[in-house]
Amino acid sequence: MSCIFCKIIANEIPSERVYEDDKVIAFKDINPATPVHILVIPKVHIEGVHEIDSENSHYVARAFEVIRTLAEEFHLEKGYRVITNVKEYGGQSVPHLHFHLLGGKNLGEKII
Ligand code: DGP
Repeated sequence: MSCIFCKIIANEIPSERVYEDDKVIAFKDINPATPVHILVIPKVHIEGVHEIDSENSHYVARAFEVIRTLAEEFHLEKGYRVITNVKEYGGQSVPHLHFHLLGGKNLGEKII
């Protein structure tokens, strides 16, 4: 298994976990871009948004349920951003689907 995030799921690489259930885990980003920067990932290896289908989309639904819960837990009631980068042109560096939950300050800069 060469995927870094699969190794984190398997506890072969340590991480600062903030949530885990049967479908997803969430842990703090090693290089936080904002005061709160959490990655929410499926426990199965889906490479990115380009591999989401009707068979695995229940993992994505759970990820967003967890994002909503974590936003409350980390006091992001003023707002936050969820980002997923896709493939090379989208700036994805780890090819295992992950959602960045970013918050804890006013995220002024926007692409769109
Ligand atoms: P992306 O560039 O969208 O593929 O985001 C990958 C993120 O993963 C990046 O913000 C840094 C984070 N990351 C990479 N390796 C590790 C790791 O071993 N542990 C943790 N906690 N985060 C990692």
